[in-house]
Amino acid sequence: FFAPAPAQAELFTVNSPNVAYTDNEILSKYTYRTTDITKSDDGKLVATPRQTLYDFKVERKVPKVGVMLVGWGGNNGSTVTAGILANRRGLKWDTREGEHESNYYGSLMMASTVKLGIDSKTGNEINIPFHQLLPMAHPNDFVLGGWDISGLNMAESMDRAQVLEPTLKNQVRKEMANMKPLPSIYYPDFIAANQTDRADNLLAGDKACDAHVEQIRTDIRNFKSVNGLDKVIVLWTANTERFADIIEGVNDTAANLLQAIKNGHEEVSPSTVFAVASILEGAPFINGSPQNTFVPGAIELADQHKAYIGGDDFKSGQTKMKSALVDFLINAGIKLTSIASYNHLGNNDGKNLSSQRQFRSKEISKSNVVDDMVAANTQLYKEGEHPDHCVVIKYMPAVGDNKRALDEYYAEIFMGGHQTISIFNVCEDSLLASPLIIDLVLVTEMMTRVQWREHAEATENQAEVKEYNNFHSVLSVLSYMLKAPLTPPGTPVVNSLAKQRAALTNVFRACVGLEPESDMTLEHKLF
Ligand code: NAI
Ligand code: DG6
Repeated sequence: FFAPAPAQAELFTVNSPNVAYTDNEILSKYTYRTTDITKSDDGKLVATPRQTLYDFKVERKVPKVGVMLVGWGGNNGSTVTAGILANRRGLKWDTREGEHESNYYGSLMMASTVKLGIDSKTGNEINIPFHQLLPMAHPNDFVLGGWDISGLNMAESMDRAQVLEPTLKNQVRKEMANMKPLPSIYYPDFIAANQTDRADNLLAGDKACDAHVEQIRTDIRNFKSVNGLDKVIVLWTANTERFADIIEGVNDTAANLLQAIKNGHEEVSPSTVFAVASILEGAPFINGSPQNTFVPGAIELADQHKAYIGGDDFKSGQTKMKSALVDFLINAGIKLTSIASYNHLGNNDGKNLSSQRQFRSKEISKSNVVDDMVAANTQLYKEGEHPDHCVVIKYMPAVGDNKRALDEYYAEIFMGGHQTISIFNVCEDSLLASPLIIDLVLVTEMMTRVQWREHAEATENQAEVKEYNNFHSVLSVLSYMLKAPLTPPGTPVVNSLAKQRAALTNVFRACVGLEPESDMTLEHKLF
């Protein structure tokens, strides 16, 4: 039994006529400033400043949050579970390098800071933990559960993963041995054939059906009531699946997808069944793997049910570097001409990806991550021009979870010169992915407590006061943590790491009525 700590007190209040605090809510009036561009007949661009007034409403009460992981017994699932238990108990453990203590390094929310403003006396920046910008949940308070096609308990899964030190594992083993993944759905065609030997914890049936959707919904409901939770968030960290074909009449609309599940259509993947069940149950669903779980019918279903979804594919190491480095190179006016990305790893993810169709899903999500940065620089690239980009992944059992990633960035510099940057990145893959799981859950949960409406000045006619809305079902604010960010249909994808972080920071600031962080620091430039 675990009693969550009381929600932490808010670190700051906003002193503004546009911001009001009630016991339960933070209410703000926010001016969103953008620039409209039109092209005149003579081809000249005209830039017109534009502003829109919004009201934001943030629910202050931090709920009790449950996290259900699909693929709980995998490397990520067992590592994030042990990590949260260790943090909750403030564990320390011996290693050959000395004593280590629990931390949330690698979590944007828990281990990074954002600038709140300038100290009115000293003029120095005041930075605060990211998670204290809004009244967020704390991962130490998460109640964890989930499903796996492998029936090992979480202590055995943690041993199988070979990620954590024995001196740490021994301290969480007892608690983890009592955690056992729920049986899951297994449609063998979607993951590599080499996974069959671990599939011993299964619901009956090998293709999509209503009974599977219902069982998953029941599991979510039971988990919620048994643990007295306010909210459950479901996250796919199970094996990478092959892409599902998009077929007219099958998965192209919400109604067709539900009918296809009823009919047992073989092109409906397990991850889509989990997504559908979560949507119907009102539990946000996040996809940490690259496959197209969110077929058009699933996105439409989420929209119809105002249920939150996010994806795809955790952006942990190699791709995170790429989305920072390519942004830097291209924004520095350096013409990147090729990226060769190679990696080998020896964990079960690598084993699954040694199968061509599953590798293909990963190749797609790893390949499109520079497109927006290239397209934005019309000085360097002609329309349709793109750097060469190749992605190779090899399975090397001996290195286990210690992935080796080698990247070569080749670029054209001033007057025909060349620059070659080589990166060799070695670390435990699951120790990079686990904090992303935490961030995805924290931000998703927070977004379920934020609402907006267009601002209308006070009027005697109450009928003119608009209702508050949710953010769009597709949570593109999660992009920082994801390789192939899902965005609302028809809206652009942003891959640049800096822009993704700025978007998240500034959306959070807007929610409490604060201007975007511009880094102009005019106060230090104009005397
Ligand atoms: P893993 O192979 O150790 O764990 C996956 C787990 O999912 C296994 O325990 C497996 O039994 C289970 N599973 C498979 N199909 C299932 C189903 N239908 N229902 C329930 N459980 C099922 O893999 P790992 O390393 O934990 O990675 C998980 C996913 O995250 C993979 O798709 C991987 O590509 C993705 N990912 C991992 C990153 C990392 O840095 N570790 C980064 C980006 C994505
Ligand atoms: C091999 O690339 C295995 C993959 O699952 C990756 O480890 C994972 O997608 C992380 O990729 P990246 O590019 O963010 O390090």
